[in-house]
Amino acid sequence: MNRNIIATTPFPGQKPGTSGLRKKVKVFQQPNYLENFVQAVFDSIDSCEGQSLVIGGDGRYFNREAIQTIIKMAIANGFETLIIGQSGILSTPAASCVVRKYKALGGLVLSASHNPGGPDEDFGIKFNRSNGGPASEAQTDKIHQITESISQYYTVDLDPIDIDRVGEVDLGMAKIQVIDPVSDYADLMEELFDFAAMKQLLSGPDFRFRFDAMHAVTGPYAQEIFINRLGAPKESVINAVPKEDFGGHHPDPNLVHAADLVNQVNEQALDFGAASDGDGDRNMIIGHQFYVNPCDSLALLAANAQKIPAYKNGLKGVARSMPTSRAVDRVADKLDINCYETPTGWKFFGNLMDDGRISFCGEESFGTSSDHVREKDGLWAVLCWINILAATGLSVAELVKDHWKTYGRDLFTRHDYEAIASDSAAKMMETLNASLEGLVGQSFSGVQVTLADQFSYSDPVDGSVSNNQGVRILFENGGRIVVRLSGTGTSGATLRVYLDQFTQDESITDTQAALSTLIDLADQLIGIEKFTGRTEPDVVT
Ligand code: VG1
Ligand code: CO
Repeated sequence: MNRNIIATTPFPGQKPGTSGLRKKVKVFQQPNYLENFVQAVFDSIDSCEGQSLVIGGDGRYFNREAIQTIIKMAIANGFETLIIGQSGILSTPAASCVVRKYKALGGLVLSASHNPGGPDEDFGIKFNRSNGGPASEAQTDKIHQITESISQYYTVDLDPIDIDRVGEVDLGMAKIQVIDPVSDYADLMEELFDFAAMKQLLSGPDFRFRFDAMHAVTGPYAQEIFINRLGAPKESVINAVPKEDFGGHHPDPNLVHAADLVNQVNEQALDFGAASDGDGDRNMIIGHQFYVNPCDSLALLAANAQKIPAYKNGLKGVARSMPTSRAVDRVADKLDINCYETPTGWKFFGNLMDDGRISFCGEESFGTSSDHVREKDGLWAVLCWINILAATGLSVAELVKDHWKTYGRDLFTRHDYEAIASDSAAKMMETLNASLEGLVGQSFSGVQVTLADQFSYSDPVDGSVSNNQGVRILFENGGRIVVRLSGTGTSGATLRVYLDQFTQDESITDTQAALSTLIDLADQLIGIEKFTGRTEPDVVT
């Protein structure tokens, strides 16, 4: 096999965002674009010589071509074993599980998560390190730096590898192992949960459940776990066949994009509904006529963790991303365990888990997980809920309302303004930042601002500092406004405004109305209309 050195020139903007590099497919299809980034990843690692690399993705358009390119480059860069999900499939949590189980140097996960797929839509790639979690900020900065001056990459001459058949091929210079993408992950789930009790619930006549795989990667996983192993009726899993374009939809588990599921659960009076995203790391949980906010879900799972076999001895601690509501903080307080506030993105939880400081963590963006892997894990969260439902015999709504009674309640909403002009967004954030110092002590509608800052995080494990992670404005009555720009979009800028308010009122059903004062105040303080011309958010969750 010939090792070829190919000359190349840098592309601007190959800077990984919140979760890897995400661009339009057309951008990735430019000659050498993917190659440059992959070579930069390999160059950011001390040595690939003799190591194993995991490769897989969410099955979106361009996945297969990208995998063939990566195989040749990985071999040329010295990797000895390539572990590839069959047909190029590995959900993000399954990739994390496989990296850990086979002690690989890391993995390349090909996904743009919940962004739409297809020739005119999005593609993405991210590197996960040997703990199975996303590369640290230091490493992604280094990768970006390398892309800015890259002049060559390595590849070999090799015919396309058949990735559709499970098995091992020895190419001399390297071994290719095509693995079943589901079984290692499903086995891990079976170790964590009380499958016997869950099977009784799911296969019995008194509980009706729907899981929406949204034509994305979790279809085969859900089929194996819910239907084959837990005995749920066949109709429990919908949109189970992964498609390169997700059937033309956004594989984004929220009330808007998973409307099919919501209708089925409400119209057929089902007990429990759940959905996951493109790459299987997000989850949405609903009961009959009842939506569970992801911040509440994290808090409730932490409070009930001991009902799940793997966590029966209690949690070491918990963590949440800064914009996530503080519901889980009160659970940690009561349980007297650690509680950390980290910047947005899963890469900040890895050190806390590796160091044994936390067991559960989550984000408001439908992400929850534990230290069983180093990624957020949609199906794991759904299984947690089923285990707790089986253990308590309560309904989803009863569990949440009981939780609010014990811990109080945090109303939460996120307003997204998508595809706004990047320069207006930058100006708006700059103006907001400049106004922060004067805000503390000021009153709005009789409520005082107690803190206004740009969130900075010091990692307690490696001491690294991440600045400018979003604006926080806290009020003396327990209200909070958080403002940041998205790091996963592919066109223009996306403004995210997070609003939350502590209350003891369990009867509120209209969160938007209850938060309207805070929403109006946010518009006024940020100057959304003034800078962007927008009067309404594009997405409200
Ligand atoms: C968004 C979410 C963030 C999440 C990230 C990756 O990032 O807000 O919480 O970790 O997506 O999730 P941003 O920068 O756009 O706000 V996924 O499921 O897209 O890999
Ligand atoms: Co995702």
